Amino acid sequence: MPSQLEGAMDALITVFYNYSGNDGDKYKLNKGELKQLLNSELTDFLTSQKDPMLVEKIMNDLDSNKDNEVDFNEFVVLVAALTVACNDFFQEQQMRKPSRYVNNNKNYCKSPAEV
Ligand SMILES: [Ca+2]
Ligand SMILES: [Ca+2]
Repeated sequence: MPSQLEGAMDALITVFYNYSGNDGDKYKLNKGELKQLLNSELTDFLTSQKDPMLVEKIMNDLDSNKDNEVDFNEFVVLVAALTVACNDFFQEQQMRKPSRYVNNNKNYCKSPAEV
């Protein structure tokens, strides 16, 4: 049985290929696929953002080799940035409520621009 972290890494890879395989290059996300992934997998994050150009901005930020697609290496940058933002929020909550160590609030992610 995989450890929790191994399971999380496996899930990241599975999620990425679930969406990247829908259209065009099956190892990369085009803009439509990225949008689907964000809508389905980061719903709370997206609904907390009011910017209609958000997907375009995320795409531009992530696409470091400028091929207009997001490959797995570029995708993990987003996940890492969001995870760091979530951890910052988690630590802030800890300082406010030192007696509680479980935080189930899901609306904790900041936009990548704030990371
Ligand atoms: Ca694709
Ligand atoms: Ca790219």
